[in-house]
Amino acid sequence: MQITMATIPAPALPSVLHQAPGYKSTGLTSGGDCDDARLLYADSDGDGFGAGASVACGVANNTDCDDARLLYADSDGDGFGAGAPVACGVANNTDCNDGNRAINPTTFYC
Ligand SMILES: [Ca+2]
Ligand SMILES: [Ca+2]
Ligand SMILES: [Ca+2]
Repeated sequence: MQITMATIPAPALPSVLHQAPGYKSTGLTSGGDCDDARLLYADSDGDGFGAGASVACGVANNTDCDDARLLYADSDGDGFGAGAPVACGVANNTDCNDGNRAINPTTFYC
């Protein structure tokens, strides 16, 4: 008997050849999307708050009032902030007492 290509059965190819664990088809290529399940936004100043239009990789919020500089909470409204960066606030964290607007860097007490 002569063996030809017609007599050798083709091996069955797995249908999930290019699907890694956790892969979920959306019908679109992910194109480098860091999280294809939610929108991400650029965080230029690295404070954890994003801004602008959605991007491929970034943070999951777009609440930053100014993504070019860090902003701090000003609880007493004296114009001087304190504590860790927040999404919206003032551009300094020099208030030594953010619970009393009469005490700030312009006063003797600070
Ligand atoms: Ca930011
Ligand atoms: Ca303050
Ligand atoms: Ca103060």
